[in-house]
Amino acid sequence: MDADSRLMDAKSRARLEELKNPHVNKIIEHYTRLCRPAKVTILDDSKNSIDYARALALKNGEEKQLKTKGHTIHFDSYHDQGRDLVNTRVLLPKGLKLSKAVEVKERNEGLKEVFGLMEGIMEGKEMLVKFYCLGPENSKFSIAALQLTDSAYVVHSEDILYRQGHQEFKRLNGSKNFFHFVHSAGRIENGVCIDIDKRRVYIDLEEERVMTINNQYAGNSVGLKKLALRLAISKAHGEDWLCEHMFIMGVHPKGKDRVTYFTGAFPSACGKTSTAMIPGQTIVGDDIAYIRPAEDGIAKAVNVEQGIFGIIEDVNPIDDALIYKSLTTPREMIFSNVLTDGGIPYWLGMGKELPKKGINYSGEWHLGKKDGKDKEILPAHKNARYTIRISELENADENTENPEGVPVRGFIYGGRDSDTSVPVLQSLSWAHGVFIGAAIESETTAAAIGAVGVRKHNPMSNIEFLTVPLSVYIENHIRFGDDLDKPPLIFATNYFLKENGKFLNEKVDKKVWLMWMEGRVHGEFDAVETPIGFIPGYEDLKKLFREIFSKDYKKEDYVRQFSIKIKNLMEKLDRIEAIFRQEENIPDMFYHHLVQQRERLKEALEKHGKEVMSPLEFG
Ligand code: SPV
Ligand code: MN
Repeated sequence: MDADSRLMDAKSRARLEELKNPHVNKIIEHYTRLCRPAKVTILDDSKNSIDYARALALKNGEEKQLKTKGHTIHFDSYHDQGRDLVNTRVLLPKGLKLSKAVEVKERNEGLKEVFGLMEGIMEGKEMLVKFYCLGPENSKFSIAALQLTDSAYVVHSEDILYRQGHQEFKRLNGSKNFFHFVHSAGRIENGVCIDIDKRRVYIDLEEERVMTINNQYAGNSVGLKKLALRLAISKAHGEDWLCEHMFIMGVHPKGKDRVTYFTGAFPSACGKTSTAMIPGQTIVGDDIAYIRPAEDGIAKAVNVEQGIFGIIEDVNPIDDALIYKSLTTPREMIFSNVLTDGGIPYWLGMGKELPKKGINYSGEWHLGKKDGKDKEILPAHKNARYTIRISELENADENTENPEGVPVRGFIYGGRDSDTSVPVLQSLSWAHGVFIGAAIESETTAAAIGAVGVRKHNPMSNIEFLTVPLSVYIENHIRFGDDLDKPPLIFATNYFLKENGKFLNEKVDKKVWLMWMEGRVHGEFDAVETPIGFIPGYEDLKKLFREIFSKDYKKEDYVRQFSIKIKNLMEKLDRIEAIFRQEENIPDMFYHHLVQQRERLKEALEKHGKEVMSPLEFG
């Protein structure tokens, strides 16, 4: 018997033997030797295994029970409240390059460093081994994934967020065709990890594995989320499909007997989940999609996940009725980094007064409490989240588990800008749409560690995760659509337009934009051609606002919201061009669209002499 099997009980050994996979055995052996856990537990897809991880998270203090049945709370360390952009590195052999925006590290050096830090990191702890499937089971879209971790919270989260995969591993027939993730929270005190300075997230494309240590925040620790996204992007681009940071939703226009599927990419905290959860529509997934060309010349997509790790801030009965209801009724779910008082969770913007004391991500909290830098600690973190299964939601789409995926008729790219883009527009063509997606800008939010409110360029909202050069990513996008008979229409949204510091739109207005996009797919609305793309006509929006909200949409509101801000748009083009000129081998097609867009804006400026043009002038 070898070292690691002595650390397992008979049940664990049997679960492993069933797979007959020497690669899995080798991986477990390697990391058991390196991390030296006191015990190794192999879990399968059974309810027993799922209950085991949940109970262990409660027993070891990573989670606490809340009052409502099935609800638990987990805290991350005070300094582990978002994705770590600095210590997350793609390991690359010398000489290979990625986009400038992605942190890389020479592979051998990175492996040596992280393996050094992993030595004995699980001493005295239990290593859990769990099998998952990224995408629906038994589907050509899907990828098997193996998780090793000493955090029961990570496994509990993954049991909610991903499909079980022990069966899927059996179907591998001993092959090496799977991703693997090794995580350790490192030393823990009061349920949170303490060696944050030694936090590392190293992505090894060559072995399709990620080693992530000294963290718990799910964006850093949960292998199957943003770590698998990085591995899958590299895989997809070698195989002519797309792996996107996108939701998938079914749009159901009232009175019409049809569903139209859309995917949408929005940088964190730009309205992605709340778009996918618009009342009256159905949700397939809210974060990551695998998209493939299908036989009939259209694109099809599956949700990589089966759950939602959503931002809880501003979820309230008015703006996000569906989610609010789900978060306040009994079901299995995990709250993270909210405030609790007497076993009840509270968060920012929930539409209720918050208690003046309680327990939050800083420990015992009271109003006015400050941190070591004299900064006032908010009652709940701005990136506080909830973890829930989509099947628990009343708006779950009927095709969530369809191994064939759903047909995608529209891509939506959403940014966050207060003074440049219109609320909704349609691209002039597929390639123009790729240009628009590649030019997304967004003011930064709390989902990643760093300054908040800085305008950042985030192509397809995927920049952090690009494990292929930006040029390859854009080129493959252009080709993907060109090869389809009926590529999805491409739209761009901006819910955050402001005038004199005030938002120009209500949060719920996004439903109108969505219905306009859906109608466009079916050729039901005309559009106004402007230098930046097609925008809705006033009469169509007026009709939609009346139908959906019984609201009178005023012409002056339309004019303010859909004005073409030529000067700001030209400045944006300059910013985008400056960024892309620093990248190598960007396809000519991209610059063609950039130059054309600038020419069209210039022409309009010369013709009308106005830096802000009313949309009515294009009608
Ligand atoms: C996001 O911020 O895009 C998320 C949450 O989906 S995280 O797991 O942090 O990536
Ligand atoms: Mn995301």
